[in-house]
Amino acid sequence: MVKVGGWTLPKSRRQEPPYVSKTQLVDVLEQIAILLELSGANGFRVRAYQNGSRTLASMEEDLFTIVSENRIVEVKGIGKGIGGLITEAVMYGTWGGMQSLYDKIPPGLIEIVGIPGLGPKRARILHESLGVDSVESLKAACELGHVSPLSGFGEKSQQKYLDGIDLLRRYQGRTRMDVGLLYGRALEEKISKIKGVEKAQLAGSARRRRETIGDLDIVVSSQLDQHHEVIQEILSLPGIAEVKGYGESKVSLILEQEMLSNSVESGSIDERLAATLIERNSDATIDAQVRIVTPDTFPFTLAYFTGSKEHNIRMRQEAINRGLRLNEFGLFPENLAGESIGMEAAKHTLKCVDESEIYKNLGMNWVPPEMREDMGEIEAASFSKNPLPELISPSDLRGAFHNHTVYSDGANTLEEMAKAAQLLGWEYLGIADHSETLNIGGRQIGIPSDNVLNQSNEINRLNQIWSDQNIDFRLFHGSECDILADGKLDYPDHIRKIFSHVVGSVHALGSWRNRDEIENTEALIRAIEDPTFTILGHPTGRILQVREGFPIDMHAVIRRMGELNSEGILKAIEINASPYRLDLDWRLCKFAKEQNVPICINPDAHDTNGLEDVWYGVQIARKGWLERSDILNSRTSSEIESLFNH
Ligand code: DGT
Ligand code: CA
Ligand code: ZN
Repeated sequence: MVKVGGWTLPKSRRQEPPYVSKTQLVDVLEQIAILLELSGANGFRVRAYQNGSRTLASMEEDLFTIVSENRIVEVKGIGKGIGGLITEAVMYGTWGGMQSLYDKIPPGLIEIVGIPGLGPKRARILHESLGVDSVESLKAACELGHVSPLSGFGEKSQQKYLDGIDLLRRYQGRTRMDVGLLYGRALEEKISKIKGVEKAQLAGSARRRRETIGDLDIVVSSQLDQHHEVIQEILSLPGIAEVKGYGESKVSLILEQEMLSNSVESGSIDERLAATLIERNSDATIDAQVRIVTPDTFPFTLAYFTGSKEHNIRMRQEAINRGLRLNEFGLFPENLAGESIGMEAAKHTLKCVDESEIYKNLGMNWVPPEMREDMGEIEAASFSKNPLPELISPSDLRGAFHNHTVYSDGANTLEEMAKAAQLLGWEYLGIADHSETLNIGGRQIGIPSDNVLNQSNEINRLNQIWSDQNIDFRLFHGSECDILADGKLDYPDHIRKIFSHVVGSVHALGSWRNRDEIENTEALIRAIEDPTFTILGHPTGRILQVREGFPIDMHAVIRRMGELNSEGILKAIEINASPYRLDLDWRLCKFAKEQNVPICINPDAHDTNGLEDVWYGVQIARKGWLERSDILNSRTSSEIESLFNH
């Protein structure tokens, strides 16, 4: 998504060439293409810059070498003009006449490019015919119905833009948890290695494991006389797109892709994500606020910047109730605190060597960061009340029940998926390929009824082999069965009865999104009541930052599932662990638990690597207060077997 406030040409902080990196040039060329298109330049020029950007992105040889040896125009896909621009930028850090192009286009117009269905060409038409030059003016034009009569637009586009604006507003400048944590950990690690740094720790929404992250917050502990040098070192780290500002104890940065190179553990889930981002040359950047404090102050600063703001406000009130003042510098007896502020005030604080001592001084147990949302944790942490939950951890999982294979749209075979699950130390893996009716773009994705038995036979054969070899592992043969618009489940009854478990999911979102909440809720409950139904898959169908789920009264759905569970009929709800979904939402987990509905953390894996996504699901489960006993897939294989057969 395009950043607010338009674009600026990179200014180099280097003292010698190369003044700009390949990544920066790839971005600039792409931006120029969009700006040219917005300004009505001819298509050939636009495409030349698009091609230039793509060519650079896939170029393997070192850019600086090519430019220094004057070979840039020999590269196929880069002409004289663009070659000149690249050379100037790399060798001198300047951008020729490009600044005037950047100045000419209203930033608001750039912002609307990126709303789904709105490219530069259409943005220009809207600009020229309706004077649209910002998200606000586009919104007004849509609401007044001025967009739909334009040739080539129509009602549908108009509505789509309104939806897109809504989404843009809600998620503006936010980053998915997986990508945010990747950057956060990389920065944390790079800062930790700086001489004079005792500790660097991620705080903010990243530490609280929110599903999307606005900006990263990092707290650094270092002796006072080292602060100046530590800050200088931070400023010169690779992967900083821009320094937004810095002072004696704070650095404000924009991170870019290069931050990810050589920083993630090899073979880890992070390494694969980093590789994907780099390969796609994603232009994702993320802001980071770094605070540098002394070791004595560190716990207070860490606690403060971990937030949430709502949690902090409650904590501060708890302090006030005890005649204390709490802030990012310390916890002060009111009579000592006086007028002093900042590091001066810190001298008067009660000593706390870590966060848990801060909580202890306020009569509380340490609260896991994920729970710091003022959703009851203050009460639960107070010594007099019920204890805090013992949160689930990734190693508590013994398997997962929603996974795909080559039988539907997965990339790996049953055997390969099983091997990968065994490597994770799991006892079992539930296969749930798509059901018959699911097709995408006219192509059938789901397993036709007449092939279900083949899969069943293959699974039985594999289970027999493991059993013969005394290997404690088995596959469960389930199905991700489509919930049709009327609430019926896909497949004839006798086919569905073959499965050990049925993950019921809504995929044909169209009719659900156009229906009201009451009808959707009734239909979903009808599906859940089907005797073969076991687990509700990705309950709302949302894709984070892309589309909202369909309207549904999830509380009513969960209540009904709770009733069925009380009757001894297993109806579990999924936390779809894909970082794109994280659906069930964490805000509803506690309610599900209270209603006695087991939660199943499912990776929805479409290949062997995908299984590891359960990690994100566990983070969300923790955020939702869940313990091991609340999680279906923390049960043993034999417990599951009897639950499924009940
Ligand atoms: P984000 O970045 O939007 O995903 O969410 P956070 O929670 O990381 O929020 P951010 O970056 O604005 O601030 C980091 C933490 O600093 C926040 O969680 C709590 C603390 N904080 C920021 N502003 C305030 C404030 O006005 N009052 C209090 N009590 N705490 C604040
Ligand atoms: Ca933040
Ligand atoms: Zn699905």
